[in-house]
Amino acid sequence: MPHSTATLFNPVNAGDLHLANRIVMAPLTRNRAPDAVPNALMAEYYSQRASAGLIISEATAICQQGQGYADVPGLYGEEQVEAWKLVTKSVHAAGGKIVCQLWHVGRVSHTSLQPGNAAPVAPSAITAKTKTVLIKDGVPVFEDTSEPRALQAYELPDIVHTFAAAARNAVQTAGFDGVEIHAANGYLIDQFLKSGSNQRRDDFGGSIENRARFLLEVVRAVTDAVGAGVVGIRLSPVTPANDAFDPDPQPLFDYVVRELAAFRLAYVHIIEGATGGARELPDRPFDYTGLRRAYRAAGGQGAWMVNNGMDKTLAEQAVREGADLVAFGRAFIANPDLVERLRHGSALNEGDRSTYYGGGAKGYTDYPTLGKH
Ligand code: 8OZ
Repeated sequence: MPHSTATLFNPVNAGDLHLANRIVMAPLTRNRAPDAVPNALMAEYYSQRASAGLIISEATAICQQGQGYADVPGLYGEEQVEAWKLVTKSVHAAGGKIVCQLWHVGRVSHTSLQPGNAAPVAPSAITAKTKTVLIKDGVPVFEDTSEPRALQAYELPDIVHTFAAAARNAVQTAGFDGVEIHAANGYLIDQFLKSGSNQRRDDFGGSIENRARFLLEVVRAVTDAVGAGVVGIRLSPVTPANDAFDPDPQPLFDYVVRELAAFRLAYVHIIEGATGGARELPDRPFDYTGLRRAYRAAGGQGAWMVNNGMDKTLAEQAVREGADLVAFGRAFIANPDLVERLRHGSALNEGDRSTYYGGGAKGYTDYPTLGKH
């Protein structure tokens, strides 16, 4: 592939998505959707960032059972789907593109967020050693996740269909340009992939093929629903986020991307290292170049998107070395005009961590653009 002359600022195609540049706004959970319904403030936030080649929405629950945190949005009720139109219209009016990240948290939830206060669901009844964020008396509080119950095999097709229904809601009704399947960060699909959270003895556990089966069924259903050319997927081979662990991730993820090659997806999005943390983990080595080569060797033609702790130097290096797209997370929180700042080599605003999760406009829509300090 002729990557050597590409820069971050060249247009690029990702499947059927025609992007103005290679700089992507990564999905960022911001907990500003009370009752799981998007709103005008979110529309303003996203449209401020529309100069990204592509915006990936914050993780969005495909059903109430798929929800694990206070005030994150959904895409299953009519009110939610209608409200997302505010966001997609304002991003499009500002010249941007936006896909919706489809999310089922699996065991990373709390009974108080689940339908009927039931136990969260998971491949196996193993509690994640992680916290979720609830809001009590208007204040975010971290709470241990609840013990999950193991899904019965007969329940899985329903969840697969729910992913597809949410994809249809996103593309056919809410006006998104596509969807990203959230298969990363220790949520439901990743829980099936990794043996630390999957001890099933049926067709969905045990061998690599079996642990990847749920992911591939979701990909099949979502691509059938909206067309593979507008579907991406996010993977995190070694992240410890949300207690995710697999003792042998390389053959697992090499298999997954080889299987994905046949689907003609828009893109494959890889979190390198620990989500929001170190890019290299001494106790969890992983060959990302080998992963990309496995995908290409199997005929995969989707755009290859890399993410985690990127700056301009790292991003340019990634593109030189064969990445097609580079996703920036925290840098986009604090820099709505990140593309322009990278283009000019300008300094970046620092993000305020205390306003990352929950709250209102402060630390959300009030970061200054260049020339407006
Ligand atoms: C931070 C806080 C809550 C959720 C992820 C959706 O890690 C998330 C998330 C991040 O993918």
